Amino acid sequence: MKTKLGVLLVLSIAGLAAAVSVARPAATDGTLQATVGPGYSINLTQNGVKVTHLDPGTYTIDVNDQADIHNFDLFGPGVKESTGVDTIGTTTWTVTFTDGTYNYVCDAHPASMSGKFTVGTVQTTTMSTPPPAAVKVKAKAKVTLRTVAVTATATKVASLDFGLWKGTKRVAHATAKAKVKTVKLKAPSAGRYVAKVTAKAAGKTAKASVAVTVK
Ligand SMILES: [Cu+2]
Repeated sequence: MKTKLGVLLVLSIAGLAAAVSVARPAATDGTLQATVGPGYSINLTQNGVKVTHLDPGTYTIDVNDQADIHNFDLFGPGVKESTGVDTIGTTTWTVTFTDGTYNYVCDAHPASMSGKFTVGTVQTTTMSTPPPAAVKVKAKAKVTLRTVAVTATATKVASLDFGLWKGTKRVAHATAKAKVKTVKLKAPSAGRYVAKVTAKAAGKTAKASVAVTVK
């Protein structure tokens, strides 16, 4: 886009310098080439590249119908243009494309001579596999004397990391690979602790914690 703008700018300046009196054509978002024939081929290109997607906007289409058994029929949201099947010739269409899918066909051979492209934002019907759901985890803790039984319940099998923390110090630790797992962690003394659980699965991490009091 930047390059294009740059080129346009250079061309504009050059044009102004060379011939200020030359009228410029109405601004468009681009020029497309629509060709059909002489063989069984139908093409819509921009700068030699097959058109598959365009930004919404107004375009000039140079149409070249080179066969008296084919035609170029372009249709889609707000656009309906076509050449005659039994005529040959060139013409120019100015069309405004909006969000949607546009088709072009030879009306004499629609099954074998057709193409399409999208404009702007189009709701496609392509099915894709949903990404794996992120893991979630819940933590519960039950205190029996100095033993803290921490239960992690994850939404899928995960690498579980259990820690019993007193302030910023981890006083007990355990790991497991499970969906639901209870581990017993020993508290070294009475006090307030936080049991922290980290679950990792498929590159995703979830954390949960629960505060406990050991008497
Ligand atoms: Cu045809």
